[in-house]
Amino acid sequence: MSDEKLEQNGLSRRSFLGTAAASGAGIAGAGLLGLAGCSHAEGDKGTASGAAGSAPAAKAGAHGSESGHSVHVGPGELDQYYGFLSGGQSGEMRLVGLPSMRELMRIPVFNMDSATGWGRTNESLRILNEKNTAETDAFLKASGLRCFPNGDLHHPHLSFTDQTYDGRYAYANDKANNRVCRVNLEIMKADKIVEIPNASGIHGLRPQRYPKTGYVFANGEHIVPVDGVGNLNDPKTWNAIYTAIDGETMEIAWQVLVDGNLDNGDADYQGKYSFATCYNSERGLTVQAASANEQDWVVVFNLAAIEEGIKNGDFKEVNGVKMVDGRAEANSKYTRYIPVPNSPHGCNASPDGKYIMLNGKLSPTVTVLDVSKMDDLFAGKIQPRDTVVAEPQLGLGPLHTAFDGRGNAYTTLFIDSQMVKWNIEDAIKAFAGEKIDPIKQKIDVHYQPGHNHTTMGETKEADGQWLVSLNKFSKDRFLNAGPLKPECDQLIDISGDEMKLVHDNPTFAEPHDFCLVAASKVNPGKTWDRTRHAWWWKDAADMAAKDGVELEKAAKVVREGNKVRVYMTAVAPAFSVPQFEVNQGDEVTVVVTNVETIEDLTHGFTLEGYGIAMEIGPQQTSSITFTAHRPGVHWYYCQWFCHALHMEMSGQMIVKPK
Ligand code: CUK
Ligand code: CUA
Repeated sequence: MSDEKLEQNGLSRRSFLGTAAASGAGIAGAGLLGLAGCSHAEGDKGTASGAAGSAPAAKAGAHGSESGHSVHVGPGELDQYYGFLSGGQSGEMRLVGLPSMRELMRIPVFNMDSATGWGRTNESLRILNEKNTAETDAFLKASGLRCFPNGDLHHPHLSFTDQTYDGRYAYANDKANNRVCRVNLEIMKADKIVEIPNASGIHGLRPQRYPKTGYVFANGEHIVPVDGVGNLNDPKTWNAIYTAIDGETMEIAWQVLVDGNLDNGDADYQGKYSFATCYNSERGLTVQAASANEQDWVVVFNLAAIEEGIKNGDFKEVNGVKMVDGRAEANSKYTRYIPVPNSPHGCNASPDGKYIMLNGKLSPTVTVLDVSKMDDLFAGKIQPRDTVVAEPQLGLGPLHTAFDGRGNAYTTLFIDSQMVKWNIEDAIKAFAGEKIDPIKQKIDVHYQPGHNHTTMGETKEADGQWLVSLNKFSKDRFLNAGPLKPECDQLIDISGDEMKLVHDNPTFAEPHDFCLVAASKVNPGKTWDRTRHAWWWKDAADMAAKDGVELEKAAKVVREGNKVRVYMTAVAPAFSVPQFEVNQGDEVTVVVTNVETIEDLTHGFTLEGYGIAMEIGPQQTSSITFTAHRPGVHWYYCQWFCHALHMEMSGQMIVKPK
């Protein structure tokens, strides 16, 4: 329905949607999704009312909110939290400061990066490819690719020890090419990337919280024919796969074959169970087919039972991975399927360790599971729905829920473009029949929120200070940037009784998830450490040792047939090798060691006309290998502004024609 039509009927879009929710009509997906889509396209009525609704909060936010909580981080002041933000289809992870929302760093992972040479340097290519399947290696080779050039990073989450962040690693998924990465927080670089065999569309990802990480759980969102189970010609035989990765070794520990699909997930706080939502119990291949059923489910995984099963040999080895059968029809001791309303999305454990929230998406509800009932469920003493202790109606399009550690939950309402604050115990009382409204407050966000996150909210140390709403559409919130708009990440002060919107932040494609960590939990190194981080340039070091070269003092060109190895140091403002000569067609490896000991003194190596650039941080060695196809004079220069004579930090590669 157009806005004009709605108005003629005396209804604003918002009240129309509200009516639909109240009458319970239209929950059956297609209609509402259509409306949501049309509100993005036309948008203005919803937008106007939204902006008006939040005007006072926005005003308060300009100089910090009324609770005295300031969003302003002055020049020279530091943020109180690190935020690990997903870069979605840009393939990177981003480091953001809170409350300023300033972007501190980009961490290339599943992408190729012009500044740092990620995806081009030998070190990054080793990390990108070392845990590929043989099938992927063959595919890349046949395609003339040295690595996947893209990725879709949705869910960064930090490693845990005893239910809180331990500052070692951040993990994230790649939905586009079925991978899981680990970022080493000492150097803020990806140090492991593993491809997940058998599964498709690695989406939801969460680390084990207790006793530590432990497992990293990864959901395969898409159903595919699994070797030995599925038939290419019959989608009803296709399956999704749940994967547990060892967070220390990044080897795949085990997989579980499940029914339906797997969307988002979370782990409990006890180290016993993990959970994953399924929106496609139908095994549909189209939107209509996948949202046909009134109910889908959440799958519960029993970790001890799975470990026991693996130990007792109750698995099949599929493409080198131990896989147990957790299908519903197999009546598996490894899994339970708890029905929840149509097409749930986010899955969030409350920081008191008691509850798992399943966000309804096509249902206006959030289903609350009591974790303490899972033992009885697996023992067969209760029915699956007996584990549900609340199911509050919150509004249209609940996607994700965050927590303040004071018993309140905050749920994003995608279709309503709102954040709703509700009290968990009140919702439980209401479910038990008490006349009580669990909803405490709703505020408009701008617009269509996906994930939301609270400071330390995924740990037992949830501190209830800040909430961020990652909104999919910014529409009129920023200067028009052209047809492709930034998204809008909004900061909300939740330290007082009321939510207050205090800041809008534009972001590039595409935040799905934001892990908000007290700054004290993360202690990155100030420079590279040539002992601790020697594994990064191990291959270059081995090669140098064979060539009798000491990387830290290198200024040498070694020729072996048509292979040329150029070793140099970088000290502002010069490379130790100012010129080298090769023959057209030679395979050239350039190894640069930055011997600066001063923090912040990064150099670079850019080779003109060869598509080559790399970062060399203080005390780091970086290397790159290419074929000298182009004859002539090719200057190389440092692309990181390092010195008053930075422009002069350059040299020449002379390529003699054949
Ligand atoms: S999913 Cu993006 S809005 Cu990939 Cu976490 Cu929910
Ligand atoms: Cu070294 Cu610029």
